[in-house]
Amino acid sequence: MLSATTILQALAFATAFTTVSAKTTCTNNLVSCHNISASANLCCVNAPAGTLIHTQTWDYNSSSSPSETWTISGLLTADCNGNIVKNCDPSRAYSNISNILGEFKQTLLRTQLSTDWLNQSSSTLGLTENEVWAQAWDTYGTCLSTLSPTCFGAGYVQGQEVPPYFRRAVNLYRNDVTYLWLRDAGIVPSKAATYTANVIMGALKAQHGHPVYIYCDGNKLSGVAYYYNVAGSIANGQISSISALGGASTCPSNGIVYLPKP
Ligand SMILES: *[C@@H]1O[C@H](CO)[C@@H](O)[C@H](O)[C@H]1NC(C)=O
Ligand SMILES: *[C@@H]1O[C@H](CO)[C@@H](O)[C@H](O)[C@H]1NC(C)=O
Ligand SMILES: *[C@@H]1O[C@H](CO)[C@@H](O)[C@H](O)[C@H]1NC(C)=O
Ligand SMILES: CC(=O)N[C@H]1CO[C@H](CO)[C@@H](O)[C@@H]1O
Repeated sequence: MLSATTILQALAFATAFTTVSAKTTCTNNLVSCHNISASANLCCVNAPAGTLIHTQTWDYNSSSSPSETWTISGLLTADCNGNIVKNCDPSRAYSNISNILGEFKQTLLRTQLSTDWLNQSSSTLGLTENEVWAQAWDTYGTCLSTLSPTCFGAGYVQGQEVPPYFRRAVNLYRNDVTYLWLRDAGIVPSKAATYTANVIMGALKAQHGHPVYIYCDGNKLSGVAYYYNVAGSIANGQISSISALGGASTCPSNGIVYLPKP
């Protein structure tokens, strides 16, 4: 029997042919929302939640998060029209993500989450880190068909589908460097400057490759959403950026302020 660690290593290192489990082999050539057929193996392509939405927060209220980075606010699941898909498997609504990451020896990932995906929500919502992560997993992680326990075969150990979800969130976050992308376009935190939505969205679109959504509290810039499809398993499939779908910016068209953190 394969150990959990062996399977996770296989998930991490396999490239051309991906061993998702002892049972399911995916070639990772099926792109979510593009190559779905009635016979598709849903361990090898995410459906019906074929859209991933990576959201980040500009945590302008918080002096405890780093002053020159946005932070992770979520990795959400949606259908191919952008309608949110959530709470797909209450039987896998795990409460202690730290514990699971520890069990699967994901110390580095655990540390990354603490810096990248903590303070934006904990400061706003008053939640502990485990509550923030558990809410993300329970609400959205359980909707990823490629992380269904059946995809891991007979050697499945409860919780082993959790690290790939959080690893993907951290990887997207490290790739979508919102602070730097804005700065490169001359958009920097300031108490005095104002920006138009078109200028901010234009700068992010140029880097992401497709339109994004931005969010504001009133006229204060507070968040961004990047949309993706993924080929094969979320654990290691190729991600492709797509246009923002089905939502709406909450920002005014002009007079947006991008406040420095306190
Ligand atoms: C998946 O869909 C894309 C876009 O429609 C198409 O170009 C590609 O050939 C399809 N791939 C497979 C394996 O069916
Ligand atoms: C900042 O604080 C205000 C007032 O408490 C709150 O309405 C807003 O949601 C907070 N925004 C962020 C991004 O934390
Ligand atoms: C979560 O797991 C960690 C690590 O095993 C443990 O230290 C902590 O007490 C747990 N928290 C809760 C609320 O159970
Ligand atoms: C990584 C990080 O900045 N963590 C901080 C998050 O906020 C709490 C409470 O405000 C701080 O104690 C942490 O150091």
